[in-house]
Amino acid sequence: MSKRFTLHGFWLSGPTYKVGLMLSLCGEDFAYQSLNLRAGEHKAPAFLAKNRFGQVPVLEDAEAGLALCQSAAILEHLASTLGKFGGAGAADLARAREWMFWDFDRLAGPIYRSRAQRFGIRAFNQPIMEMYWVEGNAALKVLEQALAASDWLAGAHPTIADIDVYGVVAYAPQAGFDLGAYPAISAWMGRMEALPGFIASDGLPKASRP
Ligand SMILES: N[C@@H](CCC(=O)N[C@@H](CS)C(=O)NCC(=O)O)C(=O)O
Repeated sequence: MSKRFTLHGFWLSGPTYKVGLMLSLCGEDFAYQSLNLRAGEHKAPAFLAKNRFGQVPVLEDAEAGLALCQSAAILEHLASTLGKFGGAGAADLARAREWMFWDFDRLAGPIYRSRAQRFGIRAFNQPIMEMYWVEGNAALKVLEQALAASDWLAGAHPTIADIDVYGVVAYAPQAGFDLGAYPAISAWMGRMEALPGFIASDGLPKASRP
C-alpha cells in the first residue's frame, strides 16, 4: 500500500534529518526518495517542480495533496495535521515558531557550515571559520540558558521547536563544537534521545525506499 508521506532528501542533510526525526517520533512510516546532490538531482526540472528553491528536504503529503519545502514549515504542517508536537495551545506554538526562526537565523548557519567545511563540502577562509565559531558558541549559550531554566523549549512538553533545534545541535560535535561545555543542552539531548521513536542523525535511509 502506498504511504501518505514521501520524504525527499539526503542522508547527510540536517534539514532532512529534522523531518525524518519528526515523522519517526510521530510513529509515521514514510517512503523515502534519496537525491544525489553531487549529481545535481535537486536542480533537475522534475525536482524543481516540487521545490522551486531546489533544495532538500521536500515532504509530499498525498492526503493533503501538497509537496512542501523548508524543514520548519514542514514540521509545522506535520504538527497541525497529525496533532503531535504542536504544544498545548496557541502560546506554545507561537513560542515554538520563535525558536524555529531563531534556529535558522543564529544556530544552524554556524553549525551546519562549520560541519560542511570539515567534511570538505564547503571551503571557507580562516576569518569566516572564526566568525562561525564565535556565532555558534554565542547561539549555544542562548540555548544553554533556556534549557537550564526549562526541560523543553516551548511549554511543558517536547514540541517541533525541540525537534528543529535538536536537528542542528546533533551535528555540533561534527562541526567542532564541544557540547561538554553545555551541560543543560547535553541533558536535554538525553531527554530527546529517550523519546519513543527517536532516530539518530545518521539514521536516515541512505537509499530510496518505497
Ligand atoms: N532552510 C532550508 C535549508 C535546506 C538546505 O539548506 N538544504 C541543503 C541540503 S542540507 C540543500 O539542498 N542544498 C543544496 C542547495 O542549496 O543548492 C530548510 O530548512 O529546509
